Amino acid sequence: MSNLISPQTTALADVNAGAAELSSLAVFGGGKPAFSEPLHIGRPNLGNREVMLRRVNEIFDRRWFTNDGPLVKEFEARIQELVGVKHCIAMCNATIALEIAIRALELCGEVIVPAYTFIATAHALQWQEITPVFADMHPETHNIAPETIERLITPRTTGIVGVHVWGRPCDTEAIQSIARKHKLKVMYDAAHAFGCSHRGRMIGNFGLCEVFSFHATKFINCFEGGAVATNDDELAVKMRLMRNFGFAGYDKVIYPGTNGKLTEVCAAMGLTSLEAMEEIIAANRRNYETYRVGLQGLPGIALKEYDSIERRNYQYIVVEVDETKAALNRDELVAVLQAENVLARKYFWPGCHRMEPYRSYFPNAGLLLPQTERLAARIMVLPTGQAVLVENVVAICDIIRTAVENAEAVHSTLFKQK
Ligand code: T4K
Repeated sequence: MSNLISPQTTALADVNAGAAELSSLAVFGGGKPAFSEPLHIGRPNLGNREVMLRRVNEIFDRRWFTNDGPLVKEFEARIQELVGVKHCIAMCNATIALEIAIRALELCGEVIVPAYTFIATAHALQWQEITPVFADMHPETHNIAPETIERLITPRTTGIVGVHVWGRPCDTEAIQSIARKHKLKVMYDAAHAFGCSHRGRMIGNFGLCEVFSFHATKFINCFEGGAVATNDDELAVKMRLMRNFGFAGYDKVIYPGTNGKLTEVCAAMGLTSLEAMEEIIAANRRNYETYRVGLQGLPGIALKEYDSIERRNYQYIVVEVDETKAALNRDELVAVLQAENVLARKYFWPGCHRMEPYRSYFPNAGLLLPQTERLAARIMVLPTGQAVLVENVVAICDIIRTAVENAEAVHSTLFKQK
């Protein structure tokens, strides 16, 4: 995997050139936003348009649109090779892939998951009447904190679903040893972690299976798509059946199943996207390095750093805002950025345990989740991807610097606007 940083990084010199004028911030009501068009965090990476359109033409010529078509097979083979895993079962999205994997593993009763994740992780369990039991997060990694798992285990617990949040792998060793001790099944929601490694091994090889997302907002995308990776032959057969209504040949259903199939046009996008993977990672990395320099030394603004020892996809730019040091809280900073058309997001605020139906089921869950409660209120995610240029990142850093350096004025202006 390339570690090259594009020549555009030379624009880094501008990053710390000095904060913009306070009055130039759109939040003060004066002037235009820094960006005339919204700068989204999830702007899709495109890959080679010509190649994609050629593939679409071939799909039309073949008149084979879905149901385990040749491009789906090719996509699965490419992922198997890239991840070094025995089986990849492509699906229509990661949520359905999670549901199928959970069902194929025969999880039931209660399953331990982090509260700090996208709601799909919890819903994939609840949808099947399995109770998600929320564990706290590790303050450094943002992943499930293994030491909080054991006290949540009851006689009804059947498994653990870890989530590699922002593509940083969970402490799989600690999770596995807890699971072994209590005879629990482990699988991972690896929606963010495609192309990442842990201790030299690619994500996709941990637990009994792992689920990737290839949603439009992910660094590799199929428009909508997902996949389960597993080294377990039996599980792979079962999931393939479940993905296609349980059909084992014409007119022969041998299993309860659903429709989890990936279409050919989605697989075409996936293949085109995979071919651009190195370029996309390089763009993400270039943006990450620009943010790193641009946000350096700002009180209370901590960019979550990626280690460069392992393979990383650099697809999320995650910042923790410590109000006690920045004199500005996360919500205020997001408001400042949004006024400039920088659509920063508060993922995964307020945590699954504070969303329905879980909030009603477990109104006091937050008491057991001190780190999730604290950090979900501090984290914001900033735009990156191929559609975000170095000069855009420089401008975003400049907005943040201006806001933090004038925190009191921003704070009182926003307070008056409430
Ligand atoms: N597990 C985890 C840990 C996940 O993070 C996710 C999904 C899943 C499971 C489930 O995977 P899938 O079933 O989706 O494959 C977005 C994505 O929709 C979601 O896939 C992703 N995680 C989550 C982190 O982000 P929203 O609700 O924030 O989406 P939305 O519509 O607000 O879009 C995000 C930003 O991207 C917006 O600023 C608009 C922009 N955007 C979006 C799309 C779709 C574009 O510029 N172009 C586009 O085509 O969930």
